[in-house]
Amino acid sequence: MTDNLFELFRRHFPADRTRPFIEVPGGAVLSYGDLEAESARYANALVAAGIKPGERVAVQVDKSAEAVVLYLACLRAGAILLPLNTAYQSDELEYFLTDAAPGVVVCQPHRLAELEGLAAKAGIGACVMSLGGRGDGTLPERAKALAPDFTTVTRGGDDIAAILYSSGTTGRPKGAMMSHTNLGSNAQTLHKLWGFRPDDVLLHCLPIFHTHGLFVAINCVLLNGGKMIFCPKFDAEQAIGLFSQASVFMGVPTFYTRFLASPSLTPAACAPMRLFISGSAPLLEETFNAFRDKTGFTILERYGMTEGGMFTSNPLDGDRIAGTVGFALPDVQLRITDEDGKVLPQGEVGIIEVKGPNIFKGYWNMPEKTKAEFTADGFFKSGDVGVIDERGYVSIVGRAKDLIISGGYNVYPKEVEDAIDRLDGVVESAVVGMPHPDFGEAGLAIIVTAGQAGLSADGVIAALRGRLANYKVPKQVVLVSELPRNAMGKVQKNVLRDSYAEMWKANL
Ligand code: MLC
Repeated sequence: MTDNLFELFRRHFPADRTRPFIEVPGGAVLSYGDLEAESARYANALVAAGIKPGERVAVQVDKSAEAVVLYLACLRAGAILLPLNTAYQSDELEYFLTDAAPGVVVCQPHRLAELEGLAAKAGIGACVMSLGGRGDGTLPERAKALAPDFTTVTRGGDDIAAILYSSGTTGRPKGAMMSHTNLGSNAQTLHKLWGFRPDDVLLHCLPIFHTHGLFVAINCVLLNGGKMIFCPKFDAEQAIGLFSQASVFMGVPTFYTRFLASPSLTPAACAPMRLFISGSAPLLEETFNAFRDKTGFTILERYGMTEGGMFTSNPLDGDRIAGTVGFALPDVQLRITDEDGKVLPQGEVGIIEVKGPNIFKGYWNMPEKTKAEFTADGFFKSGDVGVIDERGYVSIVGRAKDLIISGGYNVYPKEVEDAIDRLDGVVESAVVGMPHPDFGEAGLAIIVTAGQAGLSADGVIAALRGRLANYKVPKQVVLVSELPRNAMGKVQKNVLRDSYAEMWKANL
């Protein structure tokens, strides 16, 4: 018996394979039968391109039904999916390609030449193909000619199904290796916990290159054998209009603040819905309350991260408490420790550590880093600071790592500072997270320049645009002559946040 995640999904496909899996508003419908046939064709195309089990397939494409087909084709071929944000620029991509050495790269049609160049530069000998948002490109062209049958490659539960990169506090991105069991167990737990019903329809508006949109959302639908309405990108008005055809919604807090800004958000518009879930960034109590007051629905907030999918969730039945992320999932052990790793009693604030079948297998090519992130007894050190109340509700109260969460995307200041420091005329820099009305938090860069370097704030932003994904580019830049430091010589980021709070607000 194989532990290949695709076969777990297939066991839950509806007996009637003509039933829809994906409906794109105003576009195509992909049935479960189509999914089986097309994922077989794509798997055949990957094999024809030289992919063997355990090899990586890097995918940087627009959101589309075909992109989901490609995800399942990778599973079927026993390949390791490496999903990449379409906002990533050449410098970022070069690192991923060099580090993961994929055998196949699938990219947006307009970036084919660029990716071919990067793959050649990385010296990985990858086959580069394209896939467009409307199912166009060289991969579907090749797949079309191939057989709609494919024998799913046998995989063990610990075999890696995907690698997801995140930048990290050292500025060097780390690839979190997720096994078939990691993904399958978490999906099964969430599917049950959130009470998925056979007729549930998920309204999907998230990007599909990160855990939330790719695994939490899509895997629940596949285990449900149900349908999702698949919007190419988030648009608050469009989504509200689609509530009438859906029952479950998953979003980041920015989605909810944008809903609240819309006059179309009424109790009647939400009435057909069953469940609104939020995650990837802290949901403000203010947003939680306003949504309940305006719609009658209580948002279910849950918590997790790339390195293990979901860790906690507020209950489906029972109190969903604002400012908490709910209980540890049934198969997840969660504890709070001090800086020396000593487990703290309930009610004390410390580092959140987690263990369970969902926790990743380590960082690709980084055994030392992996070792450092796990305790001797196998708990993963999340780097988030939290507390558990007497009822078992977990609250996140801070971060032990320097991280900005902007619109649900993780931005590591170190990575942005490194990019700034490489610019001509920059001596050093500090990037801090500031409150942002739309994105929750966004970056402010404070930069020390070398005398009359001719640098301007706008010039820095323009220079960074070509080097970093757009959401990592600081929203504001200040040029200064020095940074405040403590007695140990460490930059005092809290002093910077306070000093520029008024300026930041005035310029929003
Ligand atoms: C877009 N922009 C952002 C941004 N998204 N800036 C900061 N933070 C963000 N998240 C900027 C762009 O740089 C651009 O600026 C301008 O906004 C418009 O770009 P856009 O692409 O048109 O924006 P929009 O479509 O409105 O995107 C906003 C968004 C998107 C909220 C819809 O960011 C989004 O889908 N976020 C979801 C992230 C997510 O899925 N996270 C899950 C991670 S998994 P300019 O200056 O260039 O015009 C995870 C684990 C877990 O964390 O627990 O779930």
